[in-house]
Amino acid sequence: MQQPWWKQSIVYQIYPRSFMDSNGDGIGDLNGITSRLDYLQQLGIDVIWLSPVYQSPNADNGYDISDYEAIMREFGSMADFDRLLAAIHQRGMKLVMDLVVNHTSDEHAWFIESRSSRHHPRRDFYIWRDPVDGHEPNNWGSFFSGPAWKLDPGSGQYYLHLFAPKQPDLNWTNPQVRQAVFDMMTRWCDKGIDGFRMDVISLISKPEGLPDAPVLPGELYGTPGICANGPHVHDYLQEMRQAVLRHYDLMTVGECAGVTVGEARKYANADGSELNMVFQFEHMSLDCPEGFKWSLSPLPLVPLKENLSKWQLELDGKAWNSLYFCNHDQPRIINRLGDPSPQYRERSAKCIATCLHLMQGTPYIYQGEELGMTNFPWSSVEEFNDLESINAFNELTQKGGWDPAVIFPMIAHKSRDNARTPMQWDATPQAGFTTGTPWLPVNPNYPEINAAEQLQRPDSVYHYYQQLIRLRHDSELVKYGHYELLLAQDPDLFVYRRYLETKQLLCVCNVSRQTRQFDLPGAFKGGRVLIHNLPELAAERGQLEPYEAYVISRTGE
Ligand code: ISL
Ligand code: CA
Repeated sequence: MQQPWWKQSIVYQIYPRSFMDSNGDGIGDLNGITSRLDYLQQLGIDVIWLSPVYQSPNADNGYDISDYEAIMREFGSMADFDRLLAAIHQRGMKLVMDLVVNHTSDEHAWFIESRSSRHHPRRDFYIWRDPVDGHEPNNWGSFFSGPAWKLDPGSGQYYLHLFAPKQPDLNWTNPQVRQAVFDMMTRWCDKGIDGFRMDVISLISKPEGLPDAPVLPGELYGTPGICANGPHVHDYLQEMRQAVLRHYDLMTVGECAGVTVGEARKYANADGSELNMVFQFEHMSLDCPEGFKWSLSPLPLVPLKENLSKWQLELDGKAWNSLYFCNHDQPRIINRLGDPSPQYRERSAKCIATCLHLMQGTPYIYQGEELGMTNFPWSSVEEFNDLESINAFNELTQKGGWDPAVIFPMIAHKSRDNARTPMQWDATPQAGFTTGTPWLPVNPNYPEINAAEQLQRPDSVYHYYQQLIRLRHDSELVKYGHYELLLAQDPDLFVYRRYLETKQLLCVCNVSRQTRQFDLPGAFKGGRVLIHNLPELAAERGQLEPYEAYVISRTGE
């Protein structure tokens, strides 16, 4: 059976602000991206996902859009965009755009009109409510600290914002809102883009009556997570499929905070009625005990294996997985699951990549992940740009009773800014990202960790990713094979089998600093080693070095 291209693709996420600055203003831009396409082509990826490049006042770095049909001034022009799209297509790659339609910026024309009067025809484009007893209409908190409601003095009503006050939520119950979004999407599709990554699409349908939400431990407000997988979200996505998606050959991935496997089977149903796949969050929450994001606990391997295995098994044949450890909202994975010390940084980066890239699903690589980039050594809250980090620090120290000296390192460890420091291209000043002053500081480790160095060294993390990508492209087994976890309770080893008809492979990863004994199962003795992150060591020697990883295949009769 002919499989869709998005099941055979590896996606590379670009955070445009931090990828490549072409004009020395310290901000990455579209022409910068165009100038680096050869690098991506050489890596072997198929699809580029661009974080938002639309007009935005940048309260949340482009996730607050004031005009869906214009390019952010700092990033360039629509002509620059058209050139970028053409250059991507010329190289046989595809472009997926970020679609942020749970909310707009408060500077979007729709919101300006909506706010202008209770009687404006666009009033109902957003979610307005009267005060209750002089307070917010319910107890919901924002994902970015504080209440999820803001009083508009002009009309005496509150509007809902699940994120920052500058990100008012659209009212998806209004058919005119849906039509306006679908029309906008259609115009982008007609331009020739290849898909959408849909920002917090699981939140667009709010619970009936907007009831109070449970207050999680350590929180001050009701959880906005109550909006996940709301009553009409699947109706809206099916409507979107009919109105827009089905008319084009697209890839769609829904960012689905709060999604369960059961819900994912609806969002990403193999019948094609909604989206192609979702980003789930469960595996990225395992180092957030009781939902407390800022915890310093490491990602625990046994629950991580259990979780990823559940998704592998329960979506197989019914939906389709996305595979990711890194994006612009997540600190660098080496600092969560690997070892950033010089001794094990590269080896653990390759080991973690092996765990992920041998699973069933579409893998996502976030810029710099292919170099083994690490968290930034933050020393004060003034260095942060991200509003989530800054607001959390202020709220937790001012209202939450935290000692700044205790909470700062926790926020520094999990801050989204860790992923947003500039891409490290070479060992020249500012890592070759800009000739000016970068909007966020470059990680001081750029003389050791940078693309130029890795491109000329055959055993670099970059070349290992290149090999993993090639392995998937060349193998039906890697792309479509079924999955079985072995040694589920082992605290150090991540070992799984993939099988398809008579073919099978074993992925063996020692995700620890321990040297471990490991006997290769008999069926794989004499098998072919497809990839290995250590040179010249026999897979069959009964032992695994710290962070050693390999994949071995076998074809049965
Ligand atoms: O990182 C988070 C805070 O802990 C998440 O809650 C994050 O806000 C959530 O994953 C939604 O993310 C998306 O929508 C946000 C935007 O800030 C993120 O960058 C985006 O990926 C609002 O548009
Ligand atoms: Ca620039």
